Amino acid sequence: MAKIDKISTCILDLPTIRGHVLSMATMVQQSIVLVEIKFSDGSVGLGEGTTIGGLSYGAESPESIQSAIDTYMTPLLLGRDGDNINAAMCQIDRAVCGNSIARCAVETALWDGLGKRQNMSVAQLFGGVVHRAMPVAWTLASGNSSTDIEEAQEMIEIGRHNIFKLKIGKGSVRQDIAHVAAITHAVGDRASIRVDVNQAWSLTDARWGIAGLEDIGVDLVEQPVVGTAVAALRSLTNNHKIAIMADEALQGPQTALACVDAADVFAIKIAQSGGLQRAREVISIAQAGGVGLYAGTMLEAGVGTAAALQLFATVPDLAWGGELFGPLLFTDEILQTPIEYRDFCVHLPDGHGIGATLDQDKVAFYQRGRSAKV
Ligand code: MUC
Ligand code: MG
Repeated sequence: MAKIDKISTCILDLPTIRGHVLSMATMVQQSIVLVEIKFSDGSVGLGEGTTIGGLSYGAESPESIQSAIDTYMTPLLLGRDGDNINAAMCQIDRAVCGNSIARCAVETALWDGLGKRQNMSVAQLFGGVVHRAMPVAWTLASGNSSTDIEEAQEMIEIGRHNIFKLKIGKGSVRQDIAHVAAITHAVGDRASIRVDVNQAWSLTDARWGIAGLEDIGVDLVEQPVVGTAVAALRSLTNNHKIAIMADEALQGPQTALACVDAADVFAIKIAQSGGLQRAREVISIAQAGGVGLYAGTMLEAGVGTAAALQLFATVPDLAWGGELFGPLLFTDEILQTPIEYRDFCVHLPDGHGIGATLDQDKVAFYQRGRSAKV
């Protein structure tokens, strides 16, 4: 048995390559929480807990993720059997409500450690790989239509992305529609254009906003209304031809069940679901209900992105692709071997566990509160 000997966390503040303008926040850096679990046989597991824009996206912040792990989860896990992930997570669930992102970070580190000890990838532990390359979207969110058009054109030319998600909801509905129309016309039929409103519209805004997006030829609208308004989401899905995707409405399996007849597509996020196992349950609910699948992101860096790739590599029917591009949004890479993006796809990393090894110099450099730069 590999006992859990030590759990440590740190926050890294990673600068973004440009301002990332979302309806609720403009990001110029991303703060990620890294978790490292050391086991009694010398093996080590890595996990990442990441949210977006401090407390502006959801109820967890980088600081709360770190404190939930350090103060509440770690004491429950020390000395326990690291090979029994179900028992470890049950122990956490008895004492800790919510805190899905912190839960995901710890669970990921347990899967990574188990995979390394078994000489298997986490995808193998989840039943085996069905595809190693997955279509990957890029988010256009510079806040400026012409910059977004240039960015889209470059991405298509270099063969990196031909699916674009536009972040809207910050301006008026009329301004947003004009912005989306300019980009959609510029890329023509060379790319799929989707939008993410991040809950910013009222039901009235959404009714005519979505009609405008349909006229432009947008392929999908993500979370137009507040996540808790499942009935409003359902009525938009039933009354519009365009695909409607749930994101913030999905906070794990129970909410997925409530959304199964309210959206055409689910954006499945391992963090928001509460970990890999719960994300797998959300996927099964979508599959059972005939809902399309999309691999979502919380703009995680390499560790969280690698973990999500391990799960989605086991899911055959990713009809809408995914957006596991987080590492590309940062000015620097924190993995020794970066995740590969080419041919409009992201590629599953090789190796055991989640297939990610940290560059420790970079970790030291970007660590919050570091005493000196390395
Ligand atoms: C979200 O709401 O989907 C995903 C991509 C991106 O740019 O922001 C996120 C969050
Ligand atoms: Mg979203």
